[in-house]
Amino acid sequence: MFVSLLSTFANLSPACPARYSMYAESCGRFCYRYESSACRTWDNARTVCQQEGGDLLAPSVCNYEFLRMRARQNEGICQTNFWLGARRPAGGNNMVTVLGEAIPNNANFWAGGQPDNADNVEQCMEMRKDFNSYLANDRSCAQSQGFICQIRI
Ligand SMILES: [Ca+2]
Repeated sequence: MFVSLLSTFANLSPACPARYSMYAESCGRFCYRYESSACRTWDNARTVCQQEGGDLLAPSVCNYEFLRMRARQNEGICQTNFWLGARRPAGGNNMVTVLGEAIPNNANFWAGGQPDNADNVEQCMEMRKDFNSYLANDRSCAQSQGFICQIRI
């Protein structure tokens, strides 16, 4: 009973870990943080987020504009791009988020002409500053740059 009450209270008063901020809008409640001073490849960025109890942030049509606005406020020493939690499976056509959701190639957050899988090596999804101020692009996962972590609460 006591544990149950504590659990209920915790659900009513979620808190984000240090360095994380709350995202609480209609498309999902989660904590997020932008990393722009410790640049990582997509795989290594994902490891960092997982070690903090979360994952790379899963983009959606619902949350993208919010993320885009925040990206402009979180630029750092890394290339002014941020990895997102979506990747194209081997042999696949669409990006798939770390939550398993396919991202349509005609979603409105892609920059013009993207995703283009240039040279057949662009398998990971980023927000890219020089593409109309953080529209989405597919890029080689081996690039070292900023990223966004997410912890679901
Ligand atoms: Ca591209």
